[in-house]
Amino acid sequence: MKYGTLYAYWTHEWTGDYKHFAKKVADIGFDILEISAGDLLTMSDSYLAELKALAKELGIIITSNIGPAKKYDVGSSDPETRERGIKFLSDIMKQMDKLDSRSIVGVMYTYWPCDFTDLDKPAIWARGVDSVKKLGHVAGELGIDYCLEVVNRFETNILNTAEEGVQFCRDVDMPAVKLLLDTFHMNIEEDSMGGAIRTAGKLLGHVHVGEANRKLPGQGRLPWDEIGAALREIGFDGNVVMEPFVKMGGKVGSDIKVWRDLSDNADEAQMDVNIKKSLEFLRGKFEG
Ligand SMILES: [Mn+2]
Repeated sequence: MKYGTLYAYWTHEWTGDYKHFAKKVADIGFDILEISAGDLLTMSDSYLAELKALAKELGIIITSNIGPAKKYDVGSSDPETRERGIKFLSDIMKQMDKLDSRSIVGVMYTYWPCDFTDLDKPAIWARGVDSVKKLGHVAGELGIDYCLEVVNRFETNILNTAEEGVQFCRDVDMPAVKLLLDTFHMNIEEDSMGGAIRTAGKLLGHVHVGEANRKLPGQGRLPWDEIGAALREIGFDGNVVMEPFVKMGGKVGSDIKVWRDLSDNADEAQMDVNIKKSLEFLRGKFEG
């Protein structure tokens, strides 16, 4: 398994200086930097080439995370919105190819965060499957894994459990289309953490890790031994990426609903120490 983190551990907005974060995560000992996929659309070819070269030099890979806005909802009842969403996500994948980023991860079967104005789940599901088939074709051609994130009931009405995710993937039936399970969401929705991972099995393409309150792995009460054992049992050899959110403020704080400091008022140096310790903890639990 490879281990990484989302850069937004250190930021208040959904954007950042990815060269800075590439160096930072490599220094800490990570194998992966996860960035905001939407930012790829504003990156020049020369910047993409520089970031690609830097990642290679540092020995890390870059994965691309997206929660498409409502105007890009590929499950929308409005055909123009669906087309816009398919183009948006296809354009992102073309930029990812230039960066040599081979995993797009997130709620790319609908939009995020959901406002729950359309509750016709079967219709959204069917339109989402149809759109994701098209996107899975683009991903397959580019050698990109298109990993659909299963999230909790407060963030979508479509895929809340591993079982639903597996059904959606089977409906799409494209090799590039896989699942993303996130321990934070699983803790809310799944009867069994290990069971959900075994349900996903070979369809599992990416894992997000964080405690029940989105603190760093090892700072809370999630069953990391059980999670690690299940990942080894299914032979998971993919990307495990932390999504720690511990600071208030900005769009990150409001989208994630961080209303108190969860870092014990850590400064940046202390946050770096904390995440390094969490990485060591996670490797110990997951590598068995
Ligand atoms: Mn996640």
